[in-house]
Amino acid sequence: MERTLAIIKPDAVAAGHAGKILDRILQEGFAVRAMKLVQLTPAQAEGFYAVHAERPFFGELTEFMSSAPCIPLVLERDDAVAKWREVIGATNPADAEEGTIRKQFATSMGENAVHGSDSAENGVKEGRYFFPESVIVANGADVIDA
Ligand code: YYY
Ligand code: MG
Repeated sequence: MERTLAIIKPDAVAAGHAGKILDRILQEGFAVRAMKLVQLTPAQAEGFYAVHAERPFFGELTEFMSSAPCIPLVLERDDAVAKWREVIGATNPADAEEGTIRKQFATSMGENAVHGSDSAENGVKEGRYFFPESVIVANGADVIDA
C-alpha cells in the first residue's frame, strides 16, 4: 500500500462538491486513513507549498488556499500517488482529460479543486504536515468493493 495526500481545495468545498469528490475517492479504491475540515492560516499554506516559494503564482496560491476551509485526506491504495494524479487530471483544467476531477470541477489553473502528492515520499511527508501519525488510522473507511 502506498500513501498520498489529497486536499479538496477551498473552491470545491465552497461549491458543495466535497461529497461527490469523496464518493469518487472511495469508488476509485482508496482507503481514507485521515480526514478533516480546516481553514489554513496563510503561514500554514506557505509551509505546505514551500517548494513553490519562488514561483510567480506563490502569493495567489497561498492566499487562495487560506481563504476558506479545505479538506485534507490521507489516502492509501496500491500505486496511490500515480492513481490519484490520474483521477484528478492535469493542473490546468483546460488540459485535463474527460472524466477527471479537475475537468469536472476546476474553474481555473489556480482554483483547481483538488491537490495530489507528486511522489510516494511526499505523500507520507504531506500527510504528516496535516496529521500526526497517531491520528492516521490503520484501518480507515475502506474501499467499497475490494
Ligand atoms: O501538483 P499540481 O497541483 O498539479 O501542480 P503544481 O505544479 O505542484 O502547482 C501547485 C498549485 O499551484 C497548482 O495546483 C495550482 C497552482 N499553480 C498556479 O496557480 N499557476 C501555475 N502556473 C502553476 C501552479
Ligand atoms: Mg504539485
